[in-house]
Amino acid sequence: MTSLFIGAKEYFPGIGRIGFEGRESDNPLAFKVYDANRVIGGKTMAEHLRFATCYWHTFGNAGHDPFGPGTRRFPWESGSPMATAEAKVDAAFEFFTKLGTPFWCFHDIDLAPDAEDIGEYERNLKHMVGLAKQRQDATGMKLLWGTANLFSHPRYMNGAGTNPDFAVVSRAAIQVKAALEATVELGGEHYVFWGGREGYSSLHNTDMKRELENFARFLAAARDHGRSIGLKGNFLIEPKPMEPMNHQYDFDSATVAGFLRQHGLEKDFKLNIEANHATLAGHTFQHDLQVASDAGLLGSIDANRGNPQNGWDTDQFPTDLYDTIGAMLVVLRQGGLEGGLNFDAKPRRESTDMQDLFIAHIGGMDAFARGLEVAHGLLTTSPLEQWRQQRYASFDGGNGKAFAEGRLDLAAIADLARGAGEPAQTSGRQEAYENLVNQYLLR
Ligand code: XLS
Ligand code: CA
Ligand code: CA
Repeated sequence: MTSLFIGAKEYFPGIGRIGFEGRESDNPLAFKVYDANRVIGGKTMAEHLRFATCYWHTFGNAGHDPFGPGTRRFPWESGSPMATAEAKVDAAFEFFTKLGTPFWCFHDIDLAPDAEDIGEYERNLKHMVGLAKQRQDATGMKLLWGTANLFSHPRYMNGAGTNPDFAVVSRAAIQVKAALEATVELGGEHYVFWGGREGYSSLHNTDMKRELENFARFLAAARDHGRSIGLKGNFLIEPKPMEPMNHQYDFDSATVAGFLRQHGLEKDFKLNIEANHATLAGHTFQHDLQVASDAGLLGSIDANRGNPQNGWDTDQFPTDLYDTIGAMLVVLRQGGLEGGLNFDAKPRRESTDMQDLFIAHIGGMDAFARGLEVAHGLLTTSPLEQWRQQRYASFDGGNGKAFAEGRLDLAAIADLARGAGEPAQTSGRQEAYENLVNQYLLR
């Protein structure tokens, strides 16, 4: 058997490769539904779901919150910042190998220690990218996307690409350039921009139009550099309406789609939709996915969930099957995802065992695998698509079709109602659709 860990030390002793054991298994460290090689609709589950583990929460978030420090003791957090980064990369690749998520995602300063000195920051990142590349080669893991953290350092308190001071915009470019180059060096498929502090707290001191124009220029420059060094995949904007800013510019799918089109960026940029961000914007996860998909812009997903009882970004692991079914319906209807499902999620602060990190991911992977099974069943063997199509059948022929094709002016449209009598009442049958989803879920 090949070793499941890299380097001198095993960071998750007692945990082997997580296997598929099926629904009868009570083993918390086994998949009940996710069976990587099982084929559904011509693709394996692994190919459909393209799971990624995120570096920041999983290996960098020990459970701190605004009221107290972390509760998890990470065995890789021991020495200097660089010694910790080096140990962390070994722990991370051991985790990916044991869990079986084929992809990972990172921010520049999750992977390598940050530094005030630009040269030192760049050297740190280069060194860690070199190590991560060796680990990728040894394990076969792939990078789904990389990104730069342009929100933690105090210099970014007024934004990065939207900062009112060009000196900060320019400083942000150091990180975006370095993170893009790191992503390409690691064979990363895509590159993400989450606009952490790209927003405002007060319009009294903010020229929103100017900030957004600058942001579009910043993104275009990043796109040009990324393409010039060989990034083939998508640049992804990740919408979020608030937190940390009062108001963030990348509010939701609809807002970002409009912004991309206004600035001619829609060919290179798509959206990375996070469930918890959609709910913070007052939408369902499925709503924001559908808006992105309908605009031809759904590129990737940050798979997590919020807490319905409070209004902040709790980044919980996805366990709600209605959410995962809804998401997979959107994904399957658009023919799949170029990106993947990245678990931008953290175990609760009270979950302090190292095995909780595995259990949380297993639950998320099983929830999406079940969502895939149910959505596939609904789309291929249930009457769902036919019912929906039937609801719009009046636009498929005759006058409705002429209207839909733009062949009628308003007077002609109105004239068709004369003498036609009151339109027949047609039930929306919401309960029948909901029962159908439950029927397939219970199968
Ligand atoms: C924070 C965001 C962040 C992005 C990447 O709320 O979800 O983690 O995914 O910068
Ligand atoms: Ca989040
Ligand atoms: Ca995210």
